[in-house]
Amino acid sequence: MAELNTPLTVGDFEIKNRLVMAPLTRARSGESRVPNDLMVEYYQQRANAGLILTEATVIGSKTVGYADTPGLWSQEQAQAWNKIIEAVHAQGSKIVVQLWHVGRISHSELLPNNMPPQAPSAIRANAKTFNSKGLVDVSEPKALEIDEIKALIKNYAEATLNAQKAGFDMIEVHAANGYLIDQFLRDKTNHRTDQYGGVIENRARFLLEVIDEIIKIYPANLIGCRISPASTFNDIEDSDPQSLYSYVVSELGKRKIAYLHIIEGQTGGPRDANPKVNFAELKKLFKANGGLNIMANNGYNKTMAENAIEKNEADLIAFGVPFLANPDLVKRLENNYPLNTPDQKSFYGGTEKGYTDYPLYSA
Ligand code: 8OZ
Repeated sequence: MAELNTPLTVGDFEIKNRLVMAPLTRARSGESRVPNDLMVEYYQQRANAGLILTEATVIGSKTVGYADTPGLWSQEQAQAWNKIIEAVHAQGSKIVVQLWHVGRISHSELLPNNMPPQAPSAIRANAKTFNSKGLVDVSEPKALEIDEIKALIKNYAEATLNAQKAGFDMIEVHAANGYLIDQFLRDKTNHRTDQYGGVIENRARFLLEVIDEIIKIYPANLIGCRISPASTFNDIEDSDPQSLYSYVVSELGKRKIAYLHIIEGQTGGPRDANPKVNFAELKKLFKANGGLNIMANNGYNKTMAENAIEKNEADLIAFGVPFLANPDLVKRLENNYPLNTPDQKSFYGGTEKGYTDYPLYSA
């Protein structure tokens, strides 16, 4: 456990250990999408993690894709997040907000004036979302115009300014799991013929313009980016993921960002999902180009995490479901205590049941 209990300096602060709480969509914010006291309790319980990543947080009313997920486009939302931040800081942990635009993974019913979801191209996903009626097929999206793309980049900046007002320590750009930025990156979902489509440099342009815009607000060494190069979650794929992501991680590295958060394998699934992706190479390229830290994710247990840190394959390890079901995960791993069983039925939406009522370990 010594490997995992070593602090890590990021920017001008220290992360107390290498265990990160992964971003987990829990859909407890209600229709207002304003964080509430139940969420304060949930995050505070888990602040034994060195670093907490918030659940995916939508940057504008046109960017939502699921019922009850929180936002960060209003002052009310920023003030509510501040309560969570203060509770996490009181436990000596740091907190990153994950900025999210779902792109085509949405339903018109969730969007202003029943507008169609925004996407790089008008290609409907073979995927589901949950709206007020439960699990539904996603709607057909409309391809973004250039001026709408520029407006979205401004939306990322506005959400980042709100994050700064709220007091978040760091920003994570969600470029994984088949959502908007991933839809721009991969050639199954991006059929554009302008400067945002076609060759890899064009498909990566949106992500890099977002990063460059928010670097004007938070220093690069406090910005992270999450990618999922091998994942097909949300009906996404690329014909040459190694080339695509080699370019992406090199460009992110050149900007000297704090960390590359990489989902190794299928999101929430097998680690060896796509043999065409060599994660070790991608991590090396990120650092060789100036990137600061690697945050690895997907199906890690204690031994795997210790080995990855010891062998310098990662600097931070993000645990998702284990943190969801074990508020005291750090202590449990440290002492090899058994883990609680996660309850799938209460993952998304609902009350404190399956949210803040997982027990602490007791002998
Ligand atoms: C599960 C359900 C809804 C959203 C992701 C934000 O995969 C999510 C998500 C996961 O990144």
